[in-house]
Amino acid sequence: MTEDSLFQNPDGNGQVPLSQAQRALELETQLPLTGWQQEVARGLEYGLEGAESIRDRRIPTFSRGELPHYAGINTFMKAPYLEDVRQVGNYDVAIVGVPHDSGTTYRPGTRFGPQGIRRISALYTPYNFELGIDLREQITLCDVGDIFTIPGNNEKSFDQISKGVAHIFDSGAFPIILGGDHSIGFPTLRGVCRHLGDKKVGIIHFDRHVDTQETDLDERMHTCPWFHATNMKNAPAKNLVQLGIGGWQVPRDGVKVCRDRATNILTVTDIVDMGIDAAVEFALERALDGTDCVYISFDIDCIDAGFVPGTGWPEPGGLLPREALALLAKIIRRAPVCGLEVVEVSPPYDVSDMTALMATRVICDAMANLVLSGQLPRKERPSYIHAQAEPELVQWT
Ligand SMILES: [Mn+2]
Repeated sequence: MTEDSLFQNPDGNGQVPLSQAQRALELETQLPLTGWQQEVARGLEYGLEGAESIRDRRIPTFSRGELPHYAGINTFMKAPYLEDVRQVGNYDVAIVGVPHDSGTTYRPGTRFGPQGIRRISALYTPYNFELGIDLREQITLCDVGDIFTIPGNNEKSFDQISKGVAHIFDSGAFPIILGGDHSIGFPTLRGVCRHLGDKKVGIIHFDRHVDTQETDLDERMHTCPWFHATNMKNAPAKNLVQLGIGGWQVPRDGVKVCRDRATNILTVTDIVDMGIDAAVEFALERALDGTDCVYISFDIDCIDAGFVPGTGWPEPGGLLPREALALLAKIIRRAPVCGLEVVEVSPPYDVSDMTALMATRVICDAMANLVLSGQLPRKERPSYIHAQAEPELVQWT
């Protein structure tokens, strides 16, 4: 085990090293069952007690909550659907879909990303064995549904997205955004920045592509979010960290912008050669240099195309899933994270929901590591959230 193992039990005495599995068996005993018992009671009340022949009296007639996994209404992990978004601040985490793919330049279909991710998320339990986390017991999660995007109009959709994300961010709920193509990276961050006041945010961007050109095909497409995001005073380009970049789909216009603005890039080979821990150090040093928080933008195509066929621009030679998940976990453990988006899942190109499942995994691992690092549930409103909104941060015509 390395010294910086993700899974080291902080309470361990270090005398007899336990395997991860041995520790996991012990950690489970420390988790409450309160949330589960409340869910069972609610199910029996709202869903009626089960038929007389059902021996397990926790089973209702109408499926309510987690079980069975194939039944029920598809919110993310069957979290409560929050119809009244004015109440979003009552939850620790808010899932919001951004079904927008008008920014795609090749394969479309990411407008179905939120649906695809929600559907396969029903597979998951809220408990993770090796992390010793049970999200149902440790945080409150809601799904606010989707932003009303305008097909065929990026700019109007961007305005809707910024307004929606700003609302969630200002409420104090931790925003998790289901894309959508990567053009949404600019308006999501713009929504966050509206409530940062004079505070600054570093961007940690997982991707095979740089996404830094000003325009593509004459518009602000999914190849362009970081050009515009780093024009905002709250999101300096020197704090943009780009992990996993490389291959045959990196536009030279974008490379020039990265060079001119001195963004911080690691290729897959860089990460493999230096090792995950050194890559995490690189990312944190730069993203946190003079900033107050970090925003994580996770393009699912940072992972090797063999694992994520359902995406807009698949590129072989990407990160292995366990490398990407380790990078993500170790970054979250040590950085104040203000929001997360997972983009570029395109269910029409997916195979057996594997790309959408990877997105689900990224989100669940992120939530678990926010809990393990004490960031969730929030004890108080983070000091970087500024109540007064700025209506416009950057003009573009
Ligand atoms: Mn990409």
